[in-house]
Amino acid sequence: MAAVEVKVPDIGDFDEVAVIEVLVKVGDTVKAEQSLITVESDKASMEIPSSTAGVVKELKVEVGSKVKEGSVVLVLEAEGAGAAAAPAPAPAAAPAAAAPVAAAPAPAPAAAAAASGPVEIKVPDIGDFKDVAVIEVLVKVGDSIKTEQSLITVESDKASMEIPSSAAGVLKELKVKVGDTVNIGDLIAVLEGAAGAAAAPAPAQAAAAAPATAAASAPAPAAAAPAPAAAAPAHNTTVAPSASLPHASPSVRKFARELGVPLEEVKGSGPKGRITQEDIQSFTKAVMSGQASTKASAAKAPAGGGADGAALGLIPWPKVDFTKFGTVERKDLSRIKKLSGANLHRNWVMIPHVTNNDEADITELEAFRVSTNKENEKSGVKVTMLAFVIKAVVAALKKFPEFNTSLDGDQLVYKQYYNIGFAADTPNGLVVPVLKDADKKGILQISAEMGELAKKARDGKLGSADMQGGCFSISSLGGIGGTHFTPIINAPEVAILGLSKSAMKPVWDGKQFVPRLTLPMSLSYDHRVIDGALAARFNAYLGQVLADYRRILL
Ligand code: CAO
Repeated sequence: MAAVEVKVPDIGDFDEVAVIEVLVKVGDTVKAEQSLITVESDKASMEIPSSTAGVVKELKVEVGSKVKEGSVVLVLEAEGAGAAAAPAPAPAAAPAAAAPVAAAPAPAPAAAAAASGPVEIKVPDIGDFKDVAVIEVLVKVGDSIKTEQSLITVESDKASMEIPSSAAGVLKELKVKVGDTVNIGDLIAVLEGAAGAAAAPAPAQAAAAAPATAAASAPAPAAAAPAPAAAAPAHNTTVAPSASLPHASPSVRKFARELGVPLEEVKGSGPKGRITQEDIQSFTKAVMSGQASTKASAAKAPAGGGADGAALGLIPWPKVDFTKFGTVERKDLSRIKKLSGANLHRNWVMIPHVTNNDEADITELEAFRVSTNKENEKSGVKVTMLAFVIKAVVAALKKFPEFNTSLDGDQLVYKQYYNIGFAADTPNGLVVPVLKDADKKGILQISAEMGELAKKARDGKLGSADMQGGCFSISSLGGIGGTHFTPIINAPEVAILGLSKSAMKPVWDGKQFVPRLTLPMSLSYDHRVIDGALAARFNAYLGQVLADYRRILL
């Protein structure tokens, strides 16, 4: 076992850089190439990897330390005598070297002659980086670019850096986009050189490209390892970090990207506001628990304050490959389903719903309905319980006008008309035609109109006017089944009545149980407008009217 000092390799023109992260601790077993510390200058951040494998015996730096080429980072007990004994004879020979960032402040093409015509801007020598990912494009076609202005940000697993323009001019063509990978010499953009401006002469590019080739052809110690910055110092092109980019090390950036965390929205708790891994974790937790949301998700929220899962701080919808478990078939949602789904979702999310469940004794009313239908057999109009309920609801709305309102900011709009919507089941999905002026119509007329509207709904022929102007809605599942359910309020209405299947029930009349036909009623109401007691009164009154329809006359 040999003690090996791991030193800061050639990191280009950086004089002294601050250690912003120490990624290992005494006792850790590190592999060759494993990142040991992260350093950061005002130009870039980079990780310094170990030149050899071994066990950390002593740390020579801490967060805040200043290091430069040759500074000892730590002492390792190297693995196996003679193994990878890279005793740092010279940083340049410590090939596992960092992600050095070419950082020589450009000698600048200030003296460049006026140029017009296209100028190609290429990726300068960025050391031995290969296939670095473009993570940001900072300019767009038509922009006036100054010399040294950052064009793109690239990132390897070890460092992030911006590639500035070596010339001034108007951006004619962008040759890269986010997600592309670039290498030394790749064309980034074409500028139309600004006459009289500091247009970088083409030779500058050639000069930048030349060492790149040299560096590339130099015996690279390890293909995956970023080269020592040997190639960096002499370039004409500065690789600078972005002022706009949040302050974070490449590994933290990578971590954030993996989690889909927008770094610019994370508050850094490290020195100079640097974002740490813990900051990313806290941000993620806050979003997931609903205490925070990202700007993107907030922007995606529909107008009016509705929200998708992300805006609500919810974790994303589960993505499941169902085919793993069996055969599946995919079908597009119908147009109605998409529309009604969006409305139902908004209403469910935005309205604080409470549902009051009650029952109405409709024994006498049902008998009356049956006899009415018998009497009117020839008319072709069938009276269902729903028609009676619509008329009873009108009476309840008159008695409790809060139910015939809509919220408009801090005001309640009281309606003086009585248009009742009823949910109709159609092959394509749910629609809610509106029966207008129900207060002015008798049961037979209501039944006839309901029949027409329901037919139009089933035939997909409802016009928008047929579905507008509702005051209150009824969703009747009585013909199907169920005992109670929670109907979703049809905004901007403030309440909805759900009817379930009526059934004969034994009811105590004070002396004995008697069979009574009982209609379950579920009244969902907007608790911002209606309180529970009022809702219970409304439902109870409705029950009384249905139990004895003569009350409507009172
Ligand atoms: N209890 C017991 N039976 C009932 C009943 C109730 N509450 N309401 C209706 N029925 C009976 C009717 O009397 C009729 O019986 P007959 O065939 O023996 O005469 C049968 O159920 C069918 O009634 P209907 O559905 O034709 O008539 P309706 O007036 O009750 O309803 C309409 C009309 C358009 C509302 C209805 O056809 C419909 O589409 N309902 C579904 C609504 C819906 O999907 N709501 C859910 C919305 S939320 O997803």
